[in-house]
Amino acid sequence: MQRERDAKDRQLDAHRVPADRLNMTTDQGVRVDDTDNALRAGTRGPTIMEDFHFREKITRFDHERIPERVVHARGAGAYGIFQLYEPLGDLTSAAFLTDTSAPTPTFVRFSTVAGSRGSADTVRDVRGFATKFYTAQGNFDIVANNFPVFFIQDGIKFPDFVHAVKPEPHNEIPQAQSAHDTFWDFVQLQPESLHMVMWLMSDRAIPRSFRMMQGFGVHTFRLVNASGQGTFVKWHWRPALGTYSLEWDEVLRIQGNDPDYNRRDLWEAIERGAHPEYELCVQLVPEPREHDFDFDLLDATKIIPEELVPLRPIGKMTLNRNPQNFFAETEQVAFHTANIVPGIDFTNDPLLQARNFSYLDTQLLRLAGPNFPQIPINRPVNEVRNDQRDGFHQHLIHESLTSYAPNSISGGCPAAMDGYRHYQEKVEGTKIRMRSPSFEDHYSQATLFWNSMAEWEKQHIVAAFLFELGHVERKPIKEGVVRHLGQIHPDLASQVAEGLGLPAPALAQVHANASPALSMTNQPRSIATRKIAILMGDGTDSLAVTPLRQALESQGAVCEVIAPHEGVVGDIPVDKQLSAANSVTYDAVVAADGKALGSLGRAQFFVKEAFRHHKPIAAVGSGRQLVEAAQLPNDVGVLFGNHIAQEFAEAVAVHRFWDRDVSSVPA
Ligand code: HDD
Repeated sequence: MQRERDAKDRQLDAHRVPADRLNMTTDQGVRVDDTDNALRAGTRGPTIMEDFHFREKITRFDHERIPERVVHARGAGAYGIFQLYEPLGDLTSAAFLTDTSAPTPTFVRFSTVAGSRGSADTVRDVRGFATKFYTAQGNFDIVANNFPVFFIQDGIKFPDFVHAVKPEPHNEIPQAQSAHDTFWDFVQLQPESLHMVMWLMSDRAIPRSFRMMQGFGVHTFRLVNASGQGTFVKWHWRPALGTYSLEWDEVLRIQGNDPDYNRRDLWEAIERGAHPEYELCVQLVPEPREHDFDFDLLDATKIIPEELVPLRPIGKMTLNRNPQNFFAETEQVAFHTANIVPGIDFTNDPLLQARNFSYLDTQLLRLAGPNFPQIPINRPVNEVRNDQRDGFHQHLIHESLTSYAPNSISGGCPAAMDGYRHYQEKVEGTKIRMRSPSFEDHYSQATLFWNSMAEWEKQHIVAAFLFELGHVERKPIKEGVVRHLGQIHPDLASQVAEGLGLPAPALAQVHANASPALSMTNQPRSIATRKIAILMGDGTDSLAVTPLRQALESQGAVCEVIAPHEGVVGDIPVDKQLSAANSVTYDAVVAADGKALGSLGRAQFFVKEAFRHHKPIAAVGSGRQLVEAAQLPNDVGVLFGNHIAQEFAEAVAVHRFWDRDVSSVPA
């Protein structure tokens, strides 16, 4: 089906270079006749400086890299469209939030935070979820993460935090990991980070897919309507496929098997036409209710529990197009929290205020100068007109004879009028370096998070603390962290202390409130886009496996046939040979052969490893022999028989059988 082209897509046409231009030229357009041999004096003689093609080619190569982002260096992008459900004119004057007649083009970049550009996707980390809306009134960015809170309350602490989580300064170890002394030293000394650390130790930090994670604008922003009335707003992205995560042992193995796991998953889904969808929701707080909560709306280490202020869905974003060139689009895209449009405004959240400075500043370095908004991916779809000129890489030829205002020579153009108006917030105060007492409580919401977790989520959090602190060398740092855990919850603190061989810390009286929306149980269930490995061999009974496969694929699952060799088994084409495949890159396994595979250690391990990671397993035909050979300690989430299609589909939709006991399976 032909996709309708949006305004941004059409705008990019002017910058696209088709792949079919055959004649090679220099950057000056001169045809090149040989790009394999540098010009030299005699066939064995020295290279000659005069070879301008050689010099240009090498010089351009030498300059191919730009600084990677200081945080969020590794990312993957996609284009999409945002469709508003209903006009929100009572809340905001933003055109893209009041006009439902046409969707707004978007570009999204997902990222990890701590690792460098070449690090693995599946590390324990926050994920970035930055969206640029190319609206008719200019670019609007929601520069979000997949956690709703942040490590610090004041942006002046950002360099400290980032220096602590990045590899240690003396040996640049470890890469893309928080499991080291400097990070945990920061945490124990800066307890405002604890709520976010609870999220980081949870499975939210190892998402199954960028398509299966939430996004949060974190800060409280403001919507402003045409009469100048403001309403506080928090932005939430909610994935249509639900929020799902991987398992820690699994991610360690994926890092080796497929370091591009999340990036590949996004790319392949879009290529297949399984377009990821996210609902944009808002939490709205009328201004008079600003002080109704027992936390401060300006404190970015706090959520507004959904039970207090429910989410209101306002529109849907569909990611429908992969970029054509990673560098030009995904690497050069520049997001900024201060890219806002009329009808949207900031609050005094000190973290947001700092971000509003930092993003423009970082782009000036990263993209070499003030003309980076002219890079195609960053251009708004409406016209840009001002008196800003010159600087590196100016691409436009301004014909105007003036670049100042006011002027009479150009008839006073361009003129500032009918533009963005800042919300008229009353501000008064004494200049002071101090946080409000309303920012002081660092524990209550960390406790709320713990209380809201299902039993399996709690176990994973404890295991994560033990892994992380198990990599910390300095005992006083571990003790410091455990002391804080004693303020969050006695169960958490005592289990972590015991695992670390430390005495239980002083335990605080904690509240028992919970917010069920924080748990990842009760997600929308679907098998759409789930990857299922079908293990086949020359003993496969295609009559047994084909109906199962058809049933799974008809519900949107992606099946791959894995066999000891490439080619075909029977008449079924093989997607991957066993030695190139690994269970950790699949959501579920179907054993469809036992005659050829039953005695193969690698096939047994495939099944056993999937079992270890709590994945659904089906055995059809002689596949029973393979599953039996794998010697699984129990059959929770393991289905046998030739008529199990629906039952198995439901098992895949469950995602993981967390109640399966895998403690005796060698990891
Ligand atoms: Fe940030 C990048 C999200 C706090 C300074 N940030 C960056 C990206 C995301 C976020 C998603 C990647 C954008 C892309 O894909 O290009 N950052 C957040 C969130 C925060 C946050 C949700 C807290 C609520 N950030 C934060 C603070 C500061 C920065 C407090 C500085 C005071 N962030 C940056 C940066 C980056 C960045 C250094 C690096 C590359 C870039 O901006 O373009 O300016």
